[in-house]
Amino acid sequence: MDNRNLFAALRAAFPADLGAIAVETDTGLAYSWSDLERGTAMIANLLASLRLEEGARIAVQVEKSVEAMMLYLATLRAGCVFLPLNTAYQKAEIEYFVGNAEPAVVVCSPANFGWVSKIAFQAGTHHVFTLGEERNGSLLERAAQHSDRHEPVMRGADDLAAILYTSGTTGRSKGAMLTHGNLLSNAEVLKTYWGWREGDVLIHALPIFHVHGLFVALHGALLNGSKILWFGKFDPKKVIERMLDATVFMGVPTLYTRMLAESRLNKVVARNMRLFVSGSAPLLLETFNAWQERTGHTILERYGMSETVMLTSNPYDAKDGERRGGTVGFPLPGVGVRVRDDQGRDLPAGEIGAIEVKGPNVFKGYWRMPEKTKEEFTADGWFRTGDVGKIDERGYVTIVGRSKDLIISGGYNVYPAEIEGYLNDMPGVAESAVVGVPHGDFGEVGVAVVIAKPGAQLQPEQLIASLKSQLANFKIPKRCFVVDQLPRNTMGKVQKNLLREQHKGLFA
Ligand code: MLC
Ligand code: AMP
Repeated sequence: MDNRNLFAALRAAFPADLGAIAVETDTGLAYSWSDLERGTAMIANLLASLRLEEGARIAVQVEKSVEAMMLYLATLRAGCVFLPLNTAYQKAEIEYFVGNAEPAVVVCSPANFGWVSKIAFQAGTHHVFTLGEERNGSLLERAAQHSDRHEPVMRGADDLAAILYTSGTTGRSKGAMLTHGNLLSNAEVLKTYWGWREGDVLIHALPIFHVHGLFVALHGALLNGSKILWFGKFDPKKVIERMLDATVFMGVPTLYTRMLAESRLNKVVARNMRLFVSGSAPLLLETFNAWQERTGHTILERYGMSETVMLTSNPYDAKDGERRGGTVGFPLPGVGVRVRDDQGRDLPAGEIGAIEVKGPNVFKGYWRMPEKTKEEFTADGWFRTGDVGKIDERGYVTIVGRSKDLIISGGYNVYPAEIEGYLNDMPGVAESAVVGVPHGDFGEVGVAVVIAKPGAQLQPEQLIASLKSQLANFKIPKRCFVVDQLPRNTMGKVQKNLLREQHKGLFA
């Protein structure tokens, strides 16, 4: 049997000269390809020494670093399943993910060891390691005792590589199970479709706990043996400073608007760039046009999900068509995209309906949730994305909205139902509604509208402060209003569209 381990495929693409620089960081460090090869081998050997059971999950909540990236690659190499967690998650969120995924190993920041290890041990995890931003922590200390040679574990295309938690279309967070085959097939398609070539250099400025930074950007560069300019945190000034040394950049729309606000962004600094990719949230036409004017480059917008990796992309090559602002382009080779009405009938070109997808990139299902998985697939095997859109005569896909109640803020997903749950549990709160409104920087942000119980006095600032003490910071509504009643339709359902309309000018 061929080894379909994703790591083996990435490793095979490393350049012949392993002494060449693979990663240069914004803190002045340089890692060769040999460093990546040896570092991932040592961590993989450490994982192997733990004698974990087949399919063991390695849950990781650490700050972005090259070692954190190596931990991801080592997890693949060792045949384990990677479970990345947003660094903003707090106790209740980590408790849920760790309790649900039952990881064999948890890796956290040294500063969080106290509370994270407690949660992990309670959930039955046997091994908790730390990994800091400064190449510190017990993970690397332990890995250093292991050999720097390691043969990637045999894996089939259908074996699990990663679990990414997402709320999907409704309800509690679900773990999307992605296989080696899902990730590798998508990376291979993008390598060709986006014209990755010799000499490409990627600017990596996204977090590495979501699809965009962890898979699309990272696999792109590694599968092409391309050097990465690594930014621990996105800083528009610093990225612009290094642009002359790079050819490819990937970002969520907020990264583009923040760079546009910098006077140093111009055609000269962008002259060596080949490709700017945007995704994870809608890119405003205004940003698309402003970028073209300032840099001379046309942003390529693409569309994807945690459950599916990349689905559609505007064309890279002009012979395939122009990059159209406001659209997410064509289905990628091998990916099926269709638009259907409520009755499950295919809609003609230009008509708006539910977007359903199919392909080798589509996930295996939700972790330990067979019923939920079944609900999200049609009888003929297409995945319901929860996005609403249309496909025009020429095949361009446009996303016009979402049937799922979801706010996308700066590229992070925020589920109103989760925030409402926390608000409703607070003393004095009768009920609440959280809606997304336009925001110049984050694209969209949450606003909470709360009703007090009879006789209760609620202070919006206190409600916000209470949320902040419990939830990841990006989920906190940027404003909160206490009102007498919520608008409802004849069925008694809260009319969120009216609340959105009412508050749409708050941050415009
Ligand atoms: C930070 N803040 C946010 C926020 N990020 N608020 C709303 N939405 C966000 N996304 C708030 C914090 O709560 C904090 O507020 C303040 O901003 C400063 O925090 P920070 O951490 O210093 O922020 P900053 O570094 O400026 O982060 C902004 C950002 C970051 C845009 C760089 O959000 C980011 O990296 N976004 C990318 C997300 C991403 O990679 N998405 C891909 C998902 S994959 P306070 O009040 O606490 O001080 C996917 C599939 C696909 O969707 O198709 O790709
Ligand atoms: P996630 O669950 O974080 O993977 O988020 C996936 C969701 O992000 C998709 O279902 C879309 O709603 C949204 N998304 C991703 N890319 C785009 C895009 N280019 N334009 C609009 N929405 C997008």
